[in-house]
Amino acid sequence: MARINTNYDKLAAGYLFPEIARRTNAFLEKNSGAQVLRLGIGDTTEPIVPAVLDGLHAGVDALGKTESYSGYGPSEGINSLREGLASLYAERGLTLDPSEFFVSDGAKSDSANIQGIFSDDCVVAVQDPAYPVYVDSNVISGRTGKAYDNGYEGLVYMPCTEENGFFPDIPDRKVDLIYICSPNNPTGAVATKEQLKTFVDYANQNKAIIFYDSAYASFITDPELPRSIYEVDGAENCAIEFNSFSKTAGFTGVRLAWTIVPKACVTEDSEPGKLHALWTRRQNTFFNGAANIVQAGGVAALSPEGRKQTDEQVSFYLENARIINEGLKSLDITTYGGGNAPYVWLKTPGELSSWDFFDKLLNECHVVGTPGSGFGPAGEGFFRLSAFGHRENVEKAVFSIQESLKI
Ligand code: PL4
Repeated sequence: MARINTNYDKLAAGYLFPEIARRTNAFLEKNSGAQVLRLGIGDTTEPIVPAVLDGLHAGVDALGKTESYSGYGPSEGINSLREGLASLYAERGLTLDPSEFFVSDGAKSDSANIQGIFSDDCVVAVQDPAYPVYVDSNVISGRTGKAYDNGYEGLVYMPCTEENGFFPDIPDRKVDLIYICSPNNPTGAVATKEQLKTFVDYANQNKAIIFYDSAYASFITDPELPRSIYEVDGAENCAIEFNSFSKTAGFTGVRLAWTIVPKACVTEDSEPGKLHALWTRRQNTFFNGAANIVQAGGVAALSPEGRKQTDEQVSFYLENARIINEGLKSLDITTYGGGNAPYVWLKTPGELSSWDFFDKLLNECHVVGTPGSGFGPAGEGFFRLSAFGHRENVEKAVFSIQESLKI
């Protein structure tokens, strides 16, 4: 008799982003003809830059000739892309072997799947608030109890608050798997090397593993801030890093990312190389590699021209973030983030709940954002605005907030 995975029943609510879409559609049904300005989901909006487009086209053309046709590739990714990624890190003085890079179709899937190579009884710690995938993937795999008002039983929440500058203290108990995201979704805060060092030291002392999501690293403009956790001594022994071309190369829908599992990375019951071997086995078993056309686009994104053009695109989105920040500040709304990240994290005026502010912003200004409480208990009373959008729409949204928000 087949039975379902009842851990799915524990999931506290619908997934955040579909719930936003549901409420937005309900608003549009009632207000036909209204123009809704979307600063909700972190999704790129500008056309793919020419150098990357050329790479994608070349990938397509290669499939049309006998001599360059390719079928299934290695599930870890093509060598030229893994080598290009290793060179990117080498520019920052980091020595990582191309074989430690695993190319994939998304940082979302990798950050959800990575827990599968660890024991079911590992204790998990997450930043609160956090990208929902980290929590939900562990709920589904049975590492938590039921949901209660302030989160899931068995999960260790590390609050990120105004008081601690949105970066948590190390856990006050022994945990095994730790999720850190920097630049952070949703708060936009970027961890310093010193802050990361406290976690790296904790992880090495406790033989814990850090899952470091750096999907927005290309938005860091401050040269003092680390773009990779491996800029911190000892991180190669305890950290697995995720990154993505989604925001770096501005092509969320194309689907290309990478995960680094250093061979030096160990758990208390494994020798160097074992975690790397497990992730290789996992990917070989469940995944057949990212599309060859897309990987050609990734190689082009790493070329000097590709990097110049994609950097300019990142600057465009950062300028959007600046415009949002300035507009909100003119209303005396407290904001964080946005300087080295594509997200502006604002404190809801009048101590409104995050979802009440969502409804207010939608009804009064026709602007869609993301309620902070959807990212975890400590997100309550906060709200995220995404800087991904056409300039015209971002300006319209900010103007509408300035003109129509009743605070
Ligand atoms: C909407 C910290 C966005 N439907 O594109 P990927 O899979 O390489 O990367 C996804 C990802 C990974 N890590 C972090 C992220 O913030 C994201 C993308 N997050 C958002 O608005 O929070 C898009 C979300 C998508 C989803 O459900 O993830």
